[in-house]
Amino acid sequence: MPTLNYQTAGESHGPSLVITVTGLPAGLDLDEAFINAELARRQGGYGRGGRQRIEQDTVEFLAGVRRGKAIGAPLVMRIVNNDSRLDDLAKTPPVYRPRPGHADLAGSVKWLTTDCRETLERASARETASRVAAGAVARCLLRPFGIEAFGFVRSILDAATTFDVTEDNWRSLVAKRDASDTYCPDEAVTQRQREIIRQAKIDQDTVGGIVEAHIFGCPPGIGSSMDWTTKLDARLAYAIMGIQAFKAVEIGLGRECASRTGSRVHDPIRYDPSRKNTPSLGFVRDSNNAGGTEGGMTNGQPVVVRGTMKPISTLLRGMPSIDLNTKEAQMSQYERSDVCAVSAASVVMENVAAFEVARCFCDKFAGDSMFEITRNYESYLKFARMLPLEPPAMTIAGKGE
Ligand code: EPS
Repeated sequence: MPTLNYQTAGESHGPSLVITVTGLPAGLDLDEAFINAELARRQGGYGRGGRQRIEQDTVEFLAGVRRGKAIGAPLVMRIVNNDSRLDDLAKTPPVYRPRPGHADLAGSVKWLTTDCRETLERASARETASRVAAGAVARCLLRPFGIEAFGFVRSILDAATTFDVTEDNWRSLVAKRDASDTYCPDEAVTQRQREIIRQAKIDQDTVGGIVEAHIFGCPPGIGSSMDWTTKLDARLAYAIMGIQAFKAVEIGLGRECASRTGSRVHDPIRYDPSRKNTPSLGFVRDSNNAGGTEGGMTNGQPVVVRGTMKPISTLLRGMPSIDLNTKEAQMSQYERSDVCAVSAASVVMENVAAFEVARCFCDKFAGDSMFEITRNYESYLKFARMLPLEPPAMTIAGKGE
């Protein structure tokens, strides 16, 4: 069976975005309301531009579904673009004064044109709607196994929160995050972040920030240390760096590891039999500096990732640039844009990260149907709880399967 994977297609101002997810097991319940709720969340957040008032992102299933369940075939989804005017020359003028920080310059040289339009249409963060849809589908797969994701905004410019997110408090933070205009579950910091975005708008400038996602409920052993391409942390970094405008990814303590000695970085291990039936299988850590991954595999702790989003590169005030046709100095072109899309990026990263966990989860518990995946998952946990496995015990347990 194919590895869980996805592809996206569609231009920002084309007729629609199209998402194909392959490798889904038959029998997977596709929670359309949940997928659409994630898409709606991505459209929100203080600092978004006019486009979000035009769009109303929802998925339409085009293939791979019967009676609300995946059938094991490629799943094809469409999100319609209401602002679809790519072929309308009057409304989509050429972009020939590239924006520093945008794909404009590199793309126009790469595709040998002085009109950056075709480059920017795919580079646009509109594509992140597709990635949220794919990630939300992956979350439908993870949920029956108790694996859930929580993402939020950690900081915008210098307005940052410092609270800890734990297995015990994250559910209470969901409502606080959803009540925040900036998706930051801290009211005082939300106010400062709003003020920063408001000021950036007045200054015709833009701002970025840091988003964080936690994935709860993974047992140890998702991902693999045997080959770098199968390491979960490597997959996360690859996928998250692929999100528009992301410039850095950190797992757990991240960069901070460099300024601490080993004894203040690594999470001591103990065994608590009363927690044998939790995702940790009883292998307890009192800190989670590793961000839930060791050797590229989950270690039973929550997976914690952070992404840094640069400020949006379309500035109303412009930046020094050139006219690609004459090479003369000009200010960069302005296109309708967001002042800050960090809130949206938190939803994108949460879903993108969940997809990578689901990908590694399916690699480990591979099966054509949810029945098989469930059986493989349960028998793995059974063996893991029986450790150390004596050869006879293994044989007996194996026969009993
Ligand atoms: C974007 C420019 C804006 C944003 C867009 C990303 O698009 P438009 O030029 O149509 O106003 O709104 O983001 C989205 C459309 C979205 O759905 O997130 C860009 O240049 O990256």
